[in-house]
Amino acid sequence: MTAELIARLAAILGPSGLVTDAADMAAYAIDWRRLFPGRPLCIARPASTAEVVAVVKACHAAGAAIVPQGGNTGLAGGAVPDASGAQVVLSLQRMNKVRDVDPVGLTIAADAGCILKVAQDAAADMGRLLPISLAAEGSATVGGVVSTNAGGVNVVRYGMARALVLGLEVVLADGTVVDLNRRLRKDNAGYDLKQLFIGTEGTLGIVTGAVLRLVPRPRHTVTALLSVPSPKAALDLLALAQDELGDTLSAFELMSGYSFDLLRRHLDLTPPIAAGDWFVLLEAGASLSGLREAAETALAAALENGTALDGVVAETGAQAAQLWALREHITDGEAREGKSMKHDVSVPIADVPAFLAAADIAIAQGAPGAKVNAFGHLGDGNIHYNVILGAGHDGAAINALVHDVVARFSGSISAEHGIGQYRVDELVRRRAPGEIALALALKHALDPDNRLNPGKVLPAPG
Ligand code: 2HG
Ligand code: ZN
Repeated sequence: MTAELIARLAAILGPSGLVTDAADMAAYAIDWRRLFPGRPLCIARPASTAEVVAVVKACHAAGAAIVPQGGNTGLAGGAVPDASGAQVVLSLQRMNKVRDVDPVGLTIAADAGCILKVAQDAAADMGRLLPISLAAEGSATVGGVVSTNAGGVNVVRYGMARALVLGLEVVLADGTVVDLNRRLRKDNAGYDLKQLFIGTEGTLGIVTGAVLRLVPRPRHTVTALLSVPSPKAALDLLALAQDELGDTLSAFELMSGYSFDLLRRHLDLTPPIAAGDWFVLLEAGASLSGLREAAETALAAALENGTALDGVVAETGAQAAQLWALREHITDGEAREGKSMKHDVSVPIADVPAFLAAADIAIAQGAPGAKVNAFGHLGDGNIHYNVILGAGHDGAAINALVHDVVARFSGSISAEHGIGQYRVDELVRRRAPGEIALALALKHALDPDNRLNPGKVLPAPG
């Protein structure tokens, strides 16, 4: 049966579309942090939606499971196969085109495998902004961003990926193409079916194309890095930024002194301001003039009243990029420090300082000696509360400690990275049985044989 399936896929995809050699499959078999190693049967690399359909039908007939994969930049092991050697990885990488950009209708249509940065650049060429920005944007794909409902640094202003999806093209478990690829701003005709495929990590269907919403590109941007004495001061600064910059505020990131310690020790990156215990990187954008003056007045007030200890406003685009490089390299610095347990949590924004204090106490008591790398998107309440493991630390117990604190604040155990395979057990533990049962009912309706990304997001059915 296996040899038959491989022969069938080879006939559909041709030599450049099917990878079966173990060495060539290696990059698709494991996530970039190398925490979730798998062993695929083969890698199918279709070049069109019609080829995706043919692959899905062939796998359906052979009873083989499919693991959709985009840029493989995820942090929850959602896009890699299990160790059975029986799963087909379906890489969308060859479906990598921008289909079109409409600068007045403010839409971009792209294949699922189009690199996010390529889509951003296509929008920028037309003077428009695709407002999803994340450190992995040079490798992450449009389909991956949609199917994980990715967040990133601009959620505070533009929302998660879901808020930007106008249309989707999806291939279902039996190979049916569902064309929901409309580009309408208003469409209230029945169920909004595309929502089923956003954030469900390829467990209900395979996204092959998307239409995303664009916004006018702000003519003026202000980027500033500040050091602050505490998370509470950072929250006060957020309130000030909300008052003074209103909805021009497009990023408000919090980073711990320890995050900067990692940057300095592992990547030789240092901030251009005096260190504090915490740092804030903020950005605002507007097309009308006066933004920079408003930002400078607000920051001067923060320095004056002690909310901020030191700060710098980027003078040029290159300086702004340098400030962003600090923020974007924290994940890399953390990976170089050692094995860490990621906690991609959210709590109500105003509770972030109390959450951080409570979590620090829980770790100090329950996992003495473990180091906490806390940073993230304070503007939307999402903190990456990552714990670097030392000798003798138990990762699962640390997960439980942190998620218990999250529960005290009625927060979420995954704000933007998704569940993948990493958080399935914790999701089942933390969500009411009725909620899991409803998710399983949806899964059963769309994928009765559990062939689409099995083992991800949901517990095994039955
Ligand atoms: C970020 O905000 C990403 O930089 C990665 O979501 C977070 O490494 C992480 O935990
Ligand atoms: Zn993040």
